[in-house]
Amino acid sequence: MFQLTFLCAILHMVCYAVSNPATNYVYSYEEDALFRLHIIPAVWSDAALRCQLEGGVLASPTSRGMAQAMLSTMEIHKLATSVFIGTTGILSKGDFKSLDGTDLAKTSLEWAAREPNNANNAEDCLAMNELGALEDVSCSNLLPYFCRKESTKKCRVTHVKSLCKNHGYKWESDTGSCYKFHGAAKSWRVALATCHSEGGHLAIINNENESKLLKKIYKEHVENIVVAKESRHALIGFRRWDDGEWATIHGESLGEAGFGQWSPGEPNNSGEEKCGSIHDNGLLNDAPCDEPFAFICEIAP
Ligand SMILES: [Ca+2]
Ligand SMILES: [Ca+2]
Ligand SMILES: [Ca+2]
Repeated sequence: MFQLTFLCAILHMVCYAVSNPATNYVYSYEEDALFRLHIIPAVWSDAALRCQLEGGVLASPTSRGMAQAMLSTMEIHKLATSVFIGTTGILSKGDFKSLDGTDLAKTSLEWAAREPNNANNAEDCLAMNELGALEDVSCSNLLPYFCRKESTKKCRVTHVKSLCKNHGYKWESDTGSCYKFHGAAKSWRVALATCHSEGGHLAIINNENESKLLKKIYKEHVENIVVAKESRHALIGFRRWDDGEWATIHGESLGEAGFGQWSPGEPNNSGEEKCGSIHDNGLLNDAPCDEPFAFICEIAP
């Protein structure tokens, strides 16, 4: 028992040291990775070494979202300086390479004004300033930095479970996701945004088991549905896109997602039906995008 408690405590520390990213690794759901801010400045090579000793790598922003998360952490700690990022031109003069394989061109981060200027022909390292713009700097500068560590499946599951709990979702061991049935009807777009605001997404059916489970969830909540028009379905996360193909909100075809069985007679495009829903028989239906219906959100690990 003691061992188990101890293990949980360790796991909790590793995954959820959310309170202080300046002393602990913090889990980022979006990046599915752990980050730690080092406030005490170091030269670039010491920063890279320190991260390596911690089992990680000097972090580079891999997306606008991640840059934003790094900037918010810097703001919380009132850091008004640049931070080193794990990108350097040491190995290939003028052509910056990141330690973790980040292609900076894909992050849509911009250079700060008059950068890169390779001042004194001695700026082989990269930093991100407090506005999120890049600059080349001397590797001997002393700057704070972030380390990044790969997450574990356990971290992700622990995080998902806590997210689910906070937003009233129910964990289902059958699929490993948690779900929330919204009986108050909304249009597909508003439903999409509602799930997103809870840290989830409109449910995506990935296999027959999940179709059966959503059918069961629908039945359990059918009494709570508040909708103007009689309907026997709930909106979920797929639609017909501009190219005419049906795909999930994550961009997969129904086949790639793992479930594409339409309810008999569907899709019938009655009126105009470009948004996806699940019929109360657990099978797919096309539904009008602008009419309000019940909907199901999912948080998946
Ligand atoms: Ca510069
Ligand atoms: Ca799913
Ligand atoms: Ca239909």
